[in-house]
Amino acid sequence: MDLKNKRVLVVGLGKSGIAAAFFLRDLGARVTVSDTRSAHALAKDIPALLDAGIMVESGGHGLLTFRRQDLIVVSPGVPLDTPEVAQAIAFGLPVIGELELASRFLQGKVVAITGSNGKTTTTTLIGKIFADSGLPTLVGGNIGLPVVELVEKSAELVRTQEAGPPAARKDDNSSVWNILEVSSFQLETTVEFRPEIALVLNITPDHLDRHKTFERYAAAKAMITTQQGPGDFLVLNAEDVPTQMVAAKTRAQIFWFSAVRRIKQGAFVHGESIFWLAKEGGTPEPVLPVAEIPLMGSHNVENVLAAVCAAKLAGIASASIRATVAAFHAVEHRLEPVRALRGVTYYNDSKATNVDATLKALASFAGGVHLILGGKDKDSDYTLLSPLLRERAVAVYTIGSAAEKIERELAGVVKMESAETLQCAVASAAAAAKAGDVVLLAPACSSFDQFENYEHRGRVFREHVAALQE
Ligand code: UMA
Repeated sequence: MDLKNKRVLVVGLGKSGIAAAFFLRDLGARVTVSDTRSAHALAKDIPALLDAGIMVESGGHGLLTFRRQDLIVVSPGVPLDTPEVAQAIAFGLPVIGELELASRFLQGKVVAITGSNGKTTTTTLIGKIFADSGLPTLVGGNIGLPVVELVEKSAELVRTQEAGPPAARKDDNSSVWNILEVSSFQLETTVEFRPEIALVLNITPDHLDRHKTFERYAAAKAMITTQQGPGDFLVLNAEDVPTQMVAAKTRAQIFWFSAVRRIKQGAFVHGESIFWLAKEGGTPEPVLPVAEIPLMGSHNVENVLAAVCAAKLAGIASASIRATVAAFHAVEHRLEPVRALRGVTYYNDSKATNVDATLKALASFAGGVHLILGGKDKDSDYTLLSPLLRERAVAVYTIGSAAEKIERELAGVVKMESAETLQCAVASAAAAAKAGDVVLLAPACSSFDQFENYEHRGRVFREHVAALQE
């Protein structure tokens, strides 16, 4: 892809857009960036962009700006039905995302992980397993590091590999691995993206405000395998029906994982242990006892099973996988234990940004849960929480713009308090909780109504919990 002197427009000036703009400039492209936010809101980024010779359009997208381009690179958070983007597509202009752009330049092999929940934990765990086994490994994508930022590092790693002693070299670039968390937003704008190993952990309703229907959301996720061929691997959750449907859309070799039964080919739990079965009819190889997984919740057993598949497909020894899993700790903002105070334990699961993630968090506790719910709604159905709330929760504290809808949909299910802010929710839950109870932030919503992002929300939760008096 030669972009020298090509006119390229980057839409959206968040993490992705800024990284893409500088990357394109370094490739010799004539770059313009466009963002709906005002120049004032973008003030900290504009000077560096202008200094680099990148043109900036702020305060809205101009139709003409979109017309005069050879390529348009959209940020993941920019919907494709944004009028200016839709019109560019209608005019036949190539529109891709940052993941697609980066993947055309990335060196080495790719493991791509998608799913509605568990992506970040699984991506982090796979990254650690690969790195601990001695493979040169990079981790990025939706996890928070734009993939274009891995391009130069991947090239460097490949050069280092090639300069090493022949005995240490694998075939071509095969020993450099890029472990990428990929979202439906990123996959939707891919064209040639072809991971050597693709994983779909689960598909449950999320982002319906953007994708409109569950079918369209699932179809975007399935794009992870569109370009895969018979030499590639697709890892799927055997217990998740929408994920199973992805099997019909692939030309790759399929491996399954299951926490409840033996499967034909892949990773599964039998008795007390996780086994790997490399091929149908083969002998399962024990990898690790389930009891050695230090993460809470049965969903994390599935995440480990998925990671075992990726690692075994890359040829990593079971002993090495076992050692890394046993030493792995909860990722920040994912069922992260924050504090124990007067017998009450506080958990930060700010990353539970959809209903299914909140169900998984609730299911991780036997009972006594004071749950903080709310934020920005994504056309979610909160009634799905009712059975588990009745079983495990003492009370719900609502916050943010989705509060009214949540209170309406869950009326009569469990004691409910309208807390409005996270600070009030923490104070009310702390006042009501008795020894042995749990205060859990697992809000089932995105954070953008009251916070910059879910990390910010998680940090604020931790601060309020830390401020509670002994
Ligand atoms: N904008 C426009 N026009 C629009 C919409 C937005 O100009 O029509 C502008 C906004 O004003 C803002 C910028 O676009 O300035 C924001 O772009 P963005 O939302 O793509 O945010 P980034 O900072 O680039 O972060 C993105 C991902 N964000 C989303 O998918 C919403 C990050 O995932 C990712 O970590 C980052 O790229 C690096 O790859 C976050 C996320 O919430 C964690 N992901 C969703 C999830 O996990 O559920 C998919």
